[in-house]
Amino acid sequence: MGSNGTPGVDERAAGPARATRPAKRRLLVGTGVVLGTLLLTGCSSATTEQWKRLGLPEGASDRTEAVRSLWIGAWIAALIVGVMVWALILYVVVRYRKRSDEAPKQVRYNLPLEVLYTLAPFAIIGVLFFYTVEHGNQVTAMSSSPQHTVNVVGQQWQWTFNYKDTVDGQEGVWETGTLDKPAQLWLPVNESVHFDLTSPDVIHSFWVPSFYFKLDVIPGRTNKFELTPTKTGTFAGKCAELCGLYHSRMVFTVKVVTRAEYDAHLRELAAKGQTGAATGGQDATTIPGHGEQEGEK
Ligand SMILES: [Cu+2]
Repeated sequence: MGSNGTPGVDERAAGPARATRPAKRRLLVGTGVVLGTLLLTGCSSATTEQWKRLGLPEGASDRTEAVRSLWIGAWIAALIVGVMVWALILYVVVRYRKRSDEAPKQVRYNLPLEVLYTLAPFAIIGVLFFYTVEHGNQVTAMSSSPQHTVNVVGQQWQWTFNYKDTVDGQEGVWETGTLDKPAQLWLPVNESVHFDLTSPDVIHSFWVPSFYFKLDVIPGRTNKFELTPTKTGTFAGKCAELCGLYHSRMVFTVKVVTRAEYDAHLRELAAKGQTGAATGGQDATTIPGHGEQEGEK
């Protein structure tokens, strides 16, 4: 509008553009404030803390630090590589932008560059591999004399926990879950526990997110690990391997309690007559409570 056929820069700057720029800025600031408010008010302090751990839940065992530092370290390494790549991309976009219609000089080989982009990925993989192995070893390390041993049985579609402690002179007590009443795993705080994982039917996976730990439960072999719970409380656990129709209901809770409460709980199980071991398979009749589903599996 109002152009006299000579669209000069001066004319345009004096025209409508000058009027709309502050309006645009106000709109941007307004949107930013609204989004920021929504984002901040939508986050509880627990969520904010979880953001600081880059998504990890609060760790509740002595093995979580190894996983946490590997997780954070991998993100930092990825960010460093990312920033370098973004910087190089920006650099070439600006430095070698199109200046004329003439095609640029074509280059076929650049040996130093080719050596660099062959070696750099190996260096990155090497560093990540080293730390993964080292932290993995810390997580899977086992002591020769754990204070407690639990045989975890994953069966379609719940869990049985066999405590190998001696209770009132009895060797071992157990508890099991049903589809309607998921199992509970009681553990004493600050005492080391050795786990044996076994399955009488298909592959399951024992996963307690707060322990940053997951291990497959495989029929015909015993997978082992050890950890020491470091925080009292109730934590969620689940099966992390699609194991059949009711896989989604293969959940359990971990109750980390004081030693006195742990002992009292084991005595309670013994008083109910749940002594010995319930391991499934030929022993499956000792795992009660699967009701109608038991016949269908
Ligand atoms: Cu399962």
